[in-house]
Amino acid sequence: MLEALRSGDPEIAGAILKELARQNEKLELIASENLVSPLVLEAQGSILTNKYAEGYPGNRYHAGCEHVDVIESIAIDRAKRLFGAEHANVQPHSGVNANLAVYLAMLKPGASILGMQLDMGGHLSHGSKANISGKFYNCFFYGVHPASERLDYEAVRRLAREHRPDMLVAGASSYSRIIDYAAFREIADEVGAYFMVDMAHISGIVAAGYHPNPVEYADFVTSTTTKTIRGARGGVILSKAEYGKKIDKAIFPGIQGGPQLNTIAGKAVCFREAMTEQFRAYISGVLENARLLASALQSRGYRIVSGGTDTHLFLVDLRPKGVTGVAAEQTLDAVGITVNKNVVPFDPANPQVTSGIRIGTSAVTTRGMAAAEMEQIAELIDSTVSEVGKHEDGDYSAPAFEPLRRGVSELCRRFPVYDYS
Ligand code: DSN
Repeated sequence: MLEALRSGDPEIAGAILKELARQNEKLELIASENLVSPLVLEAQGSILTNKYAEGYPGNRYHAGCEHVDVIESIAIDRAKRLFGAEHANVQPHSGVNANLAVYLAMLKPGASILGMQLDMGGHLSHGSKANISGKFYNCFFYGVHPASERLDYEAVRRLAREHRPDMLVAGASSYSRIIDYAAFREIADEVGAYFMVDMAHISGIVAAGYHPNPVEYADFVTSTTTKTIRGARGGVILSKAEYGKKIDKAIFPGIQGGPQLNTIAGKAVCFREAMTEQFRAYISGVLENARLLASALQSRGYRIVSGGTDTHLFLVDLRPKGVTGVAAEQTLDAVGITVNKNVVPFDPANPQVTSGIRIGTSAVTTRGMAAAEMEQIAELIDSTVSEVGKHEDGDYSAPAFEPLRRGVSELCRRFPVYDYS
């Protein structure tokens, strides 16, 4: 691997190889990450990176696009077939760009958006003041019910009636339950709003048929292509045919220049993979692993937000253990378990500290881990979290950490990721 780079640019090759070792030797539980297939890697790392192709297949601003036109057309066709969409744009460089393009296509600056609040599980690009969406549009937010910690559809309806948004946005970064798109659609129709779903986290689950398909309900569906769908790093927009031209114009020339054809090839490959029975079995494993891991932690005294999960992820409220999210994240990282600190709904702690961590099972399931390993991971997490506060901050050299590091490392060695040679 990396033969040319090792001698030609050892600084960069060295860092890539260290990252490769990290991915092999650590347990990746960040819910938005996954490990792509060698086919996706090869397509995304290909010579397609050399080609400029502003515009769309058959209508480009550069010559010599006959082959990349084939690739982009295949990617579009596969995205449409996979999700049953009338129109697909596969050019967004990211999920945020996909969302911004929908807003740009359909809304005037100052228009209003009703989306899920960031600290309840939403995403920056659904109207946060820190994001361009919150600066250009007038944004309002809904959250989860304080008792059930599930989406409060009656509150969404109340807020929609009060604020009459131009766009209603559903979708989340840290919400573990099935989303009722029919309820959202009904609310959008009642107030005359467009309805957009950002399915970034769950698009693989939707593709495999284990979550309702938002394409059947929404005017626009956006996604990254990196998470449960396990593809190249980028985004996609699906829409009704009537909005296709506006969406395409919003991506190019609206917010992007030349498309990344190498990435688009990687997206095409992952869409094909996601149509297979193997992928369906993989997603079934992801969901089962998430349920098992959440319940194994629950039985060790952790509080799981909303009591469980229907997806690849769940939030762990660490307050019953007297530990903060940041302390757990750092200590787990020190033994080779990678998670991210995360606010829980109505969290009194600030976002740099948090009361929780978010855990996802997409990457460990790709490695082949199953029920027995989920039990082992729960035990490793619990033993590590129980060390928080017993040692000087940042000192992970205590003997107590040694068996934990060894446990992680032995587990990872049994489920190798990519070839080192
Ligand atoms: N929101 C980030 C995450 O879920 O990790 C990326 O979209």
